[in-house]
Amino acid sequence: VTFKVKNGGNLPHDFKICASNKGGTANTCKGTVTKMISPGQSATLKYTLKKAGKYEYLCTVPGHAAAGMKGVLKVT
Ligand SMILES: [Cu+2]
Repeated sequence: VTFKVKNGGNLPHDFKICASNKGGTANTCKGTVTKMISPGQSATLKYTLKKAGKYEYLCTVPGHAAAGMKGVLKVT
């Protein structure tokens, strides 16, 4: 899957898919991440979703995931 992510905010952000799922609670993780995306810019992230299940994602900028910039995507 290729994720296309656009930063529509006013601060730099990135988008990281975590290698393991902690149910959306992680604020940091090991995984695959885009470059830092400036406001108004876009990036793509290729990630092979090997099996059905839940995959956690977050923004790695310090404090962002803790503030809610994270989630879980479900592959069926
Ligand atoms: Cu962020």
